[in-house]
Amino acid sequence: AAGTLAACAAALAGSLSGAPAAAQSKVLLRVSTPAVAEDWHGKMWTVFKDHLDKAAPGEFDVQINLNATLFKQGTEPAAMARGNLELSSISAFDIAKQVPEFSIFTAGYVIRDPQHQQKVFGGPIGQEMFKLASDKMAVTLLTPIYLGTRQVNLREARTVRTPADLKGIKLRMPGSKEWLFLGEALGATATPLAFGEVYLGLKTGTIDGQDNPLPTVRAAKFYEVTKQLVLTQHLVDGIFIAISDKAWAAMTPAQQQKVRAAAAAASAFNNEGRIKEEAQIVDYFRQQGLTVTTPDVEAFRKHVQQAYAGSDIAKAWPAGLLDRINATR
Ligand code: KDO
Repeated sequence: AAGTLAACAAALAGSLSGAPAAAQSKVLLRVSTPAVAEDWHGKMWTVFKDHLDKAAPGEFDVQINLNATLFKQGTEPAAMARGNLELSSISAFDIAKQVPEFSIFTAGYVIRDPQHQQKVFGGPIGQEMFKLASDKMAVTLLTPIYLGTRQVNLREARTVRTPADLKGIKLRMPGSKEWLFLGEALGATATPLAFGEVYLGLKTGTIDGQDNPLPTVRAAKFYEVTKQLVLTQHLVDGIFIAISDKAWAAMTPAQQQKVRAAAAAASAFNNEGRIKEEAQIVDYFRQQGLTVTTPDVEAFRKHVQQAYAGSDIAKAWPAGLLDRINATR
């Protein structure tokens, strides 16, 4: 009801000022993301916009801001709470800052692969955790997105078989407690840095490496300034399309439905493209001259799982949730 009133008021204001009513009453959806244009979760916003423009011509004004040009990486939830931003794709790490239970999805070697991720988020666990996050935050989570499987990417090639081989390596992680914990759990010295500064950090040597899914290593051109990929597969990473509660509440149910459908289309585009690319991308990096090595993944798994087991981070996980995630097939 609030949405209909707001729309009427906007239309009235438009006609009184002599401006075209349609332009005035468009629902403004500003998107901010650190994603680069060439990455799947950058391109997916064009799919989102096209989907909405087709389903509801002239009804929505989707403004896409990539490369964290509108809001800095990690500040999007606060911007949405203030009403300065409508849409973003936020990470489990962003959510964990306000909803510590969610940090279970920031832990290495919990989600096994993209299919497992889809089952977990598409079933009762996803429903419960989405509701928890949506209740506790000023945003509503619309859909999960597969960000890819994170791998270690080093500036100089070296032998890496176990976490001990990463000792002293300045591994860039995004700047939050949960990210730094993950970097340390891998055996490295975790060094916080925003995504947009990673390329230069690798080029100049202020960091020795970074971790990201391989499609992102390609899209952000990190392969130009690194020599090795270590296929640790340490985090099957997910992000979530989130909309500010303010924008959500101002929409009619029909508009909400259209936005949900557009988010689902964006997610399907991203997931399909990214999974296909991950399956054959290693050759591309070899052609670019990188060394691609497979470490003792079991040694990494054991080390990382042990680090989380006794940690403060894991204390926030709902009782039994890890077992339920593990049992999800
Ligand atoms: C990154 O900073 O390494 C990361 O992969 C973290 C993700 O949560 C997400 O913010 C992502 O960057 C950006 O969307 C850029 O791809």
